[in-house]
Amino acid sequence: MHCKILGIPVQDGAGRMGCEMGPSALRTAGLVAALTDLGHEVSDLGTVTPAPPQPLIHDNTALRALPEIVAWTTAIAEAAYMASGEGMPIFLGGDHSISAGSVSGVARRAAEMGRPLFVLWLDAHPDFHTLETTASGNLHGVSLAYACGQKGFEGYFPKLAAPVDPRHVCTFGLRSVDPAERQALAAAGVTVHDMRAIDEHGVASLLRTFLERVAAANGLLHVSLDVDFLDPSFAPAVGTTVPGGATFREAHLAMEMLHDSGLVSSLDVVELNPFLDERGRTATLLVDLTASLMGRRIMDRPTRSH
Ligand code: HAR
Ligand code: MN
Ligand code: MN
Ligand code: MN
Repeated sequence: MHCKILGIPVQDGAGRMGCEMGPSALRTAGLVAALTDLGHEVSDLGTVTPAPPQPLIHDNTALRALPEIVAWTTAIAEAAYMASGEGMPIFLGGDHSISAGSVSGVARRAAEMGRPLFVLWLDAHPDFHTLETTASGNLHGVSLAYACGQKGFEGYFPKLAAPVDPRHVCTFGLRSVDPAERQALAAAGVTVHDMRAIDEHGVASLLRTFLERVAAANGLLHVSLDVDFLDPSFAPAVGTTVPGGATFREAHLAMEMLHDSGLVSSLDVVELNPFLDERGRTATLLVDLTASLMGRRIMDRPTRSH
């Protein structure tokens, strides 16, 4: 596989500074070597650069850094579109606002290829606010809603070439959902596997069912991995820790199953805040998870159903 790495040092979408160091920390933790060791060809395409932000006024006075995030989204969507179609773009955040651009860019490519795009959103949060409903105003909380064509982004964020069908989206690991998001997710038909569902049914059964849907539709699959999907006890480098996250083995199992599916066409690794890390352990963990998604395995055998 040809891995195409893009550094996207956005931090204005999060409530605390530091995510701009994410791409550097992931590179320092050995991402390129980990992928090369698996036999992949790796191109580091460098850092996405936004155009200067243009002034924007919105009624929701809580919104933070709207012009900046809109400028980033425009640049990221173009870069994602250019990098997609062949090989495996890996988008290194940056906070989760980068996925407004990465998902919309790869969705445009998928539509041109005549393939439905599915999205697996591994996160404590659904990031399904609109510009009206976000109370924090932090725009990492709106990226999935935007990419799915939810209302209220028109005139602010770039017009979507191909909105993702919300029924092709699976949110996985949720444990912090605001009331407006809960309502919007249900109305849009997003699949929600919250932590309780994972506790009750396990990662394997839930993920297998989703992957079977993607395969049956001949879909492409974008995976968006937010650090806070993981339990903060072993992944502390994130500004929005929520207890009760995925365990080390649950996360690895998900990555191993994703690899075995052969369906993943692009990946985000987001919300790493190296300023909050402990001797690089979270960055190193994210490199290990990425390697598992790209084919590292314990034994040389595929995942079996029993
Ligand atoms: N829903 C909350 C808000 O909008 C928290 C969003 C936090 N988002 C992330 N990414 N950390 O998942 O403020
Ligand atoms: Mn997120
Ligand atoms: Mn999150
Ligand atoms: Mn469909």
